[in-house]
Amino acid sequence: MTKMVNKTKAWKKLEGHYKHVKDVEMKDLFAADKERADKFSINLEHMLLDYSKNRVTERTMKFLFNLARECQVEEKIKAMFRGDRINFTEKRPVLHIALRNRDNTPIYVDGKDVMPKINEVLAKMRKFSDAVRFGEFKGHTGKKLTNIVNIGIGGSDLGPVMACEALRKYWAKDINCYFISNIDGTACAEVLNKIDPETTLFIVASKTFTTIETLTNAKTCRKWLVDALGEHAVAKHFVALSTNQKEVEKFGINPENMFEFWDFVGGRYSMWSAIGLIIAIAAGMDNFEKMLDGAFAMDRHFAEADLEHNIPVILALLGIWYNNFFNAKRYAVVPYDQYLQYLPAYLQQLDMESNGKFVNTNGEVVTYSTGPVLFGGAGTNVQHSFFQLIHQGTDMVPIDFIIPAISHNEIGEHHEILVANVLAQSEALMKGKTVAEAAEELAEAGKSKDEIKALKLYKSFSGNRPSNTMVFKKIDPYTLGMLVAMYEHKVYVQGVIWNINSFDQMGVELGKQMAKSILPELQGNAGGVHHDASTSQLIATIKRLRK
Ligand code: G6Q
Repeated sequence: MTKMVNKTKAWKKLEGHYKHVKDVEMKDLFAADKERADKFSINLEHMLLDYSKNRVTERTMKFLFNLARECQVEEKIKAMFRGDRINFTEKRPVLHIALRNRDNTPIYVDGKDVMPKINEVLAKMRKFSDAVRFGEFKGHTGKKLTNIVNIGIGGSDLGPVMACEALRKYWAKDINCYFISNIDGTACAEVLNKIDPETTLFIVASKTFTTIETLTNAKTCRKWLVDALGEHAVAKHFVALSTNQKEVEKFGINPENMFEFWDFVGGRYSMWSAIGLIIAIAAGMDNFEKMLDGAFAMDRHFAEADLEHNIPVILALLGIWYNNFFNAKRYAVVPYDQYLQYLPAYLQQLDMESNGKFVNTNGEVVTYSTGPVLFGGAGTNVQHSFFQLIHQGTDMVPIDFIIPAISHNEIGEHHEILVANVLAQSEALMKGKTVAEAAEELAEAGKSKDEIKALKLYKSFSGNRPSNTMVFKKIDPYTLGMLVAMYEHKVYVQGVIWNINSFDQMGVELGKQMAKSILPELQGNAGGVHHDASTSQLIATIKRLRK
């Protein structure tokens, strides 16, 4: 039985150490050590992770690496790459790394190498995406398919949405991508209003092919197409991405138009599989494969670098340091790149669905905090929304800043101003502004003594607020692959240390089941289900308002 992590030797050491360093100011650490930025930075190819603006000393990092070792992080990394069934509640291996295993070293599941199948699907994706892009696979009436609609939700939506947006600059000129995920009819209606059935390809993306939102949306889209072009058109306008051929056929999609993936790929880890088909159609299969190459580079780094130089491990440990010792239960990811605007939403699922767990691998309720709340948005927009709280709120919110050195759209001074802002934010968060400095500034601005007295505290900043900064050369497919794989592995390492299963998602089930029992009541066929008084009142009100 694995010990609760908060009972380990390394954790106890960290608790003692925390008391000594909790009030240490980062600006003093910088002043005392000219090498600090260099010591707390890692380069990987064109990427730089600067984690020097964190509330850590070399001793802190040493104790954190000891924690990782005591929790067998190195062994658990090997277990993932070996194909062990680390998703133990569902008895599945976790092999998104196999999807981008670009040197094709065999990875075995039940004694069988999974690589040939993976390569087969990649080849099928190449053939199909090329055929759509070059107008060889045409619609029922002979027109080129230029509107590509991905119908999927959760892991079958967020990755494709995020990656398509990130790679928008690489899209074929005449292709447009749309996404329908929500069961709200508005999601369907708003997309269907914009497109023409003759030029539309629907991709039904569902691992299980049983998800009510996706199947309902797919049925609505199918009807819309059949009403316009007839039943025979379906073969030319619908493809499926799934592990469940039986359900795909039942839905009326020819298995030839199905792109397969497997149970060893978790939904939120699936954009590297057939689930990424829309990315391949929009940006081209060469770019899709470059994204896999970038992820593979991060995988090799994660598997091979020692813990002290391992980017995902370092990010994971810093997260634990804040969450479990500084009691910081939130953290933010802020990419300073418009094309990465959906990255925080994507990471929100990756992190919170993976590590929002309260039972450990021994089947016990944990006695420490696990996954934090992740939020974020694109800079500089968020500077004008939630950054007030990050700078002057009562709680610490660690941040990851992401910035490319080169923009895809170098227009005038835009990019310089953008870069200046991200650097200013991390510096300001770290340094802060003392009350005396605030007073001095007010005096320089010509304020009266009374005004200075009244305002100086409001204008001060405590500082000492931590952040990581990741610099990339440019957000291209390769970089995107590296970036996403980095976060996947970070989340895994945290799950290992918290001793939870990062790869199931039982927490999303309860609400789904209950919705099923409420539906007949809304439709007027009360099923005799006993609800609490609030739920009964809400059902009655909605029914009354619909009359
Ligand atoms: C992700 C989850 C979840 C899943 C959706 C869609 O890890 O498993 O978000 O992706 O519920 O499921 P289907 O792909 O089976 O429709």
